[in-house]
Amino acid sequence: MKPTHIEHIGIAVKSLDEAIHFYEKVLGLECYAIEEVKDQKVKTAFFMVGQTKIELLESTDPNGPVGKYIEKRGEGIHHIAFAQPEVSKALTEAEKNGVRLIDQKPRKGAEGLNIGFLHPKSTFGVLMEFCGKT
Ligand code: CMX
Repeated sequence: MKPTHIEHIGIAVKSLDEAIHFYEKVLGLECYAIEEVKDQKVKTAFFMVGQTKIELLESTDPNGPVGKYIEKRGEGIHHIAFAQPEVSKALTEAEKNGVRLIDQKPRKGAEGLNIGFLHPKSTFGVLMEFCGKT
């Protein structure tokens, strides 16, 4: 199954407010949504750039995935999300190709989308997400 486009790029930041200021004032983008995803222990802010979104991620818990990431690696690109027509099928196919999955089945992420992560140890060091409406 082939991704249709890059749905979003996730960027880990220490302060959502400071980062939003940068994206709005320096890049001239508009933050169109702020949402807490409790399950992922993050607060997110979204910007649209063409067909792709920038998702800023501020941790709400030092032991959450983004809290641990910032502690270990500092701020920066945290993950790349590929839009998939069917997230569940895309995860199954990746696993059949020998990829280690973080999520065996899709779960609900920001904007009500289905999401599923692939482990960075089997994707050349990049945390990858499949993401879509179905
Ligand atoms: N990108 C690349 N590598 C990463 C990474 C990332 N974002 N996060 C962790 N790693 C690397 C670590 O550096 C480590 O490598 P080394 O062993 O070489 O040091 C390895 O992966 C394991 O990391 P870890 O710190 O031992 O394990 P964690 O407990 O931090 O788990 C991961 C890492 C990826 C499994 C976990 O963060 C996860 O399940 N992520 C998926 C969920 C998520 O990231 N949610 C936040 C975003 C939610 C949203 O977009 O809504």
